[in-house]
Amino acid sequence: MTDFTIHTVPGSPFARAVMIALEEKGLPWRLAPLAPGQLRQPAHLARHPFGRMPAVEHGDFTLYETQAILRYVDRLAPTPPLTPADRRAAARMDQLMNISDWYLFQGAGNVIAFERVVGPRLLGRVPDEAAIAAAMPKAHQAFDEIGRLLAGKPFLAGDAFTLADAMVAPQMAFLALTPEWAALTTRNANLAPWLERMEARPNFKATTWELVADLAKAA
Ligand SMILES: N[C@@H](CCC(=O)N[C@@H](CS)C(=O)NCC(=O)O)C(=O)O
Repeated sequence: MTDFTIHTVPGSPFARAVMIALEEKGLPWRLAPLAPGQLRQPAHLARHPFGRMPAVEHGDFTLYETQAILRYVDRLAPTPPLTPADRRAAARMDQLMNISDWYLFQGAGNVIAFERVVGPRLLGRVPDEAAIAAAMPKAHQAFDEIGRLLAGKPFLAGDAFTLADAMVAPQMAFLALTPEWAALTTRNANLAPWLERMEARPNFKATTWELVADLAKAA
């Protein structure tokens, strides 16, 4: 089976979702590490004109946008299925993937996790407390809705692990590293145990920031 090449700065939760799906399917992948300054350089813009990460190569096929990559992986290797057969559960999965992109990440997770984790760890920045405080209402709204949709189920879209879990959990894992996590999960008591269950899975253990950073050093 042709290896996937994943172009990313180590630590990206979007890239981790792709790694998790590949691990779940038992598909081989390798890391092509980028430094933050390389995202806007011509070599990466040729793969991803918007200068984001991840971008993947699979043989002569290049693809960016995490949801598209996840669905490509799921269609390429149907076992285990990462999309529910039931069409309503599949619609719930799709909905949660979009909630992740539009409401959990944009204006919420991207601000809080950047200010608390990425900026201090990678760029030596001091967190912008005003920006974090301004992002909290959106983050609360996203957590409340994801917690509501998870209620009574072991996984986001029902009884089995799906692309929604692969996508949302790395975003949540990033936020779990911040002091804001306690406030965000207090009124959604099901989210922290769900994240713990996800992080106990071998595919999560194989794709931690630390392990991916080690892969980057070895690449
Ligand atoms: N819609 C894109 C979003 C990817 C994205 O925003 N990735 C972040 C990293 S977690 C990024 O590239 N940030 C760098 C930047 O915005 O300069 C996807 O789903 O792949």
